[in-house]
Amino acid sequence: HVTVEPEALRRRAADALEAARRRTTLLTSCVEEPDLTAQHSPLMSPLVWDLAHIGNQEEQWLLRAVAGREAMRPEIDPLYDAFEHPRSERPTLPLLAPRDARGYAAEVRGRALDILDAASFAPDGADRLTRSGFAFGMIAQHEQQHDETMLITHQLRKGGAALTAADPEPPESPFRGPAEVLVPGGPFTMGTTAEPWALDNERPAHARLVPPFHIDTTPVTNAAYMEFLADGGYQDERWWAPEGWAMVREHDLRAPMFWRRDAGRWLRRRFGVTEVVPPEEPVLHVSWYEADAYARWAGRRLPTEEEWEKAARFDPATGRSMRYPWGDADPTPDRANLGQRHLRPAPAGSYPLGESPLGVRQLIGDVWEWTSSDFLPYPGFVAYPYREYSEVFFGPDHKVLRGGSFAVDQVACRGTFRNWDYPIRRQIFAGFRTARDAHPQEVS
Ligand code: AVJ
Ligand code: FE
Repeated sequence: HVTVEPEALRRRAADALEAARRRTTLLTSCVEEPDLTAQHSPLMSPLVWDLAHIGNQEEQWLLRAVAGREAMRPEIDPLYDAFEHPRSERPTLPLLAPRDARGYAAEVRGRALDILDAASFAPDGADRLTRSGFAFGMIAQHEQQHDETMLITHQLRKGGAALTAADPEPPESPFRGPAEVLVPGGPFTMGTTAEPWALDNERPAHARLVPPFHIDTTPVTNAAYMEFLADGGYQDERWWAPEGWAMVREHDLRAPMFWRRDAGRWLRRRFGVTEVVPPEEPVLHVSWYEADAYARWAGRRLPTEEEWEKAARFDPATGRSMRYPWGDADPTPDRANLGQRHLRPAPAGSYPLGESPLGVRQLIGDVWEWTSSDFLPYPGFVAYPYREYSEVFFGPDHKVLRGGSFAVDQVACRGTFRNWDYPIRRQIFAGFRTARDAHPQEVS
C-alpha cells in the first residue's frame, strides 16, 4: 500500500475531474440541441439530463457535503434525483435547457476546484469523505460512469455518425496462445481495503477459497458467437434459462443487438455507421441470457464473479492480489483499451502487455464481462457514502459485470471494480468469456 503525498493527490483529483469534464463536453457538443433534449430510447435519459445530473451530484457531494455550502438551486434537486423519476419519464420534466445545464455544471465545477485547493488530503485524515481525496475521486468516477451512459445513448441514437475515433492498432502478430488457462485452486484475496478511491461495494478485502477452474484466454469473439447463431442457437430452447427463452420468443431475437442479416452476411450498426461484423472482435451487445446460453451450447459456463477476480488479480508467484492483471501500475494505452480512445473493442488477443501472470488477456477494457453471479455485498460491507449507490441494488435481480469496456475511463476501472445490470440488458457495452470446472486429473 503506497502513501501518496497530499499535493500529488490534489493533482490527481483535479486531473480526473478535468478529464471527465472534457469527455462530458465532447459527448454533449457533438450533436445539435434537439438531440440533447430528445429521448433516443425509453431506456435512456435525454443527454441534457445526464449533464445537469452530473453537476447536481457534484454540488451535493463536493459543495454541500464536503464544504458545507447551501444548495445553489434547491428547486432542481428533485429533477435530477435518479430515484424520483424513472428514465422514461425524464423528458417530460421541466429540465434545464442545454445552455443552462452547461452553465450550472460549470459553475459547480469552479466552486469544487476552489474547495479542492483548500481541502486537507491527509491519508489518515479524520474526515473520511476527504481522506485521500475520496469524494473528489468518487465524483470523477460518477461523471465518467454517466459519460459511458451517454455513449450508450449515442449508440442508440438514429441518424448519422456524430463521434469518430481511430481504430485500435491491430496486434503485431495474431494471437496464438491457448484457448483457456488453468487457474489453480486455493484461497485468494477478493475486494480491497487499501485502494483509496474504491467504492463501497468493492470493500472490504476478504479471503475466498476458489476451486481450480479453466477460463478463456480472451473474450468470446464474433466469429465464435456466429457459430452459435449458425447452429440454430436462438431457435433451440435447450441452451436457454427459462426467462432467457421467454425474452428470445417475446422479442423474436436472432442475434446480438444492432446486428442484421444481409445477403448471407451479418452487418451491425455502430455509432451511426453500418459495417460487416468483424469476426476477430469480442462480441458486444449481448444480454446475460445470451451469454449464458452461448456458454451452455459450448459445453461451458460463465465464470463466477470470484473466479473472474482471481483470474484478473491473483499472482501465483507471490499469492498476492494485484490491482490489475499486469501488476499494480495504473493502466496505459499499451495495456488496455479504455477511456473511449476507440469506439470499439480491440481484436481478441490484443494487448500482450496487459496479460495476467497466468496468461489471460483483455480482462481490463474492451468489453464488460458478464459473470454468473448476482450482485451481493461482501462480508463486512458498509454502505458509503450513500445507500443508493450500491445497497439498494443488491439481490437476485442484477448480475455482476467485470473488467470495464472501451467506454470506461481508468478512474472507474480496476481489478476490484464491480458493475451490475439486469440480465435482459443488451445496449450496454457487454460481452463475456466462458469457464469450466477443472477435472481432478487436470490439477497437478
Ligand atoms: C454502476 C453503472 C450501474 O449507471 O446505474 C451512476 C452508476 N450510479 N449514478 C448506473 C451510477 C449513480 C451505475 N452503474
Ligand atoms: Fe448518477
